[in-house]
Amino acid sequence: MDSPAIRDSTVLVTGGAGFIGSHLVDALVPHNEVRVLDNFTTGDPAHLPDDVTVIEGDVGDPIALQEAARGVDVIFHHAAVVSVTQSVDRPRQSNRTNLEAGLLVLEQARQEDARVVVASSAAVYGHPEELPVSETASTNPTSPYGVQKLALDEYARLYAELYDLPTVALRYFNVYGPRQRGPYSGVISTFLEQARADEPITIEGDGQQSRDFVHVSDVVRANLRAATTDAVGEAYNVGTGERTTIRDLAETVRDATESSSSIAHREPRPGDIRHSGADTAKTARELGFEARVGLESGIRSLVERDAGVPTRGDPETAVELPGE
Ligand code: UD2
Repeated sequence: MDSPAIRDSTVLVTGGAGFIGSHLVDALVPHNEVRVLDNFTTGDPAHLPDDVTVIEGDVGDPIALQEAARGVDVIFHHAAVVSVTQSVDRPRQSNRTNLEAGLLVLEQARQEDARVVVASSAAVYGHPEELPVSETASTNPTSPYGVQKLALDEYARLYAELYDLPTVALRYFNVYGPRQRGPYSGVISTFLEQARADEPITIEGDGQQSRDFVHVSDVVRANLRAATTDAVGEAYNVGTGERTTIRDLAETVRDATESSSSIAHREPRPGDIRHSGADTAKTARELGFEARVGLESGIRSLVERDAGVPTRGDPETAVELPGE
């Protein structure tokens, strides 16, 4: 089931200075020629290693994209407006980046005869009808962001079918890890910040809602599989298969940080999804990928990293190329 590692290839990572993109770049750089297309609105140039070619520009700009994609073998498409809230406030603006630019990437890949790995999302499912949610479950997105990701995910499948373009869509569940920052960065980074400052950890609602938290190093490994798999034209869930309640998460974070924070409840988030968890069977069977980092060790490594303690088997550096 092991697919060979991606090596000696020219690859483009759109959104390569962002949270997930920059970790992927780190894993690709030792064995490939890596280009990054990023407009640095949320991405950080400091995350990029020296050995990459940086094209500063918008993924929706055909000229910049054409330059960045010239001669590439694989495009990892991670550029996106990742905020669900922002997509609700300004659906057309996020559509331009999340869907129109994504379509431009697929078209450019056709020109270059390049493989495309698309960053899709569990948001395509909306409120799941059953748990864990499998790739064949019905898709009922509850936000423009989810609609945009679903359309791109479908386009990826269609491009494989219509034009024989090798595409893979990866449906990420709740991704966490180093470099995740900012107002839309996710509950784990928010809780960690609160705990470190000994401020109350704020649970929205009763805390019994649950999520499937997947470490960014596992997401990178899923991308590396997608780069070489023969099982193209498909969408795959990328999660751990384990669900954790937000209450348990708050306690895990508090314990790991040895914080004296209280746990406070506030109003539930409007439209919040109650439970989300990946059925990982198809991804394991067809992509040969299973997550390795459990939530507790993932959080511990984040805490130790922050305290400057070198950790053995640190999940961030534990990304191994498949086949090695
Ligand atoms: C995730 C993705 C989003 C989209 C969506 C699809 C992240 C960061 N976002 O949104 O892009 O794919 O899934 O369903 O992965 N919470 C608190 N206190 C806080 C912050 C959050 O209780 O201070 C709760 C929040 O109400 C929710 C849960 O934690 O129930 C997770 O929130 P999130 O923003 O990390 O991620 P989610 O699942 O809304």
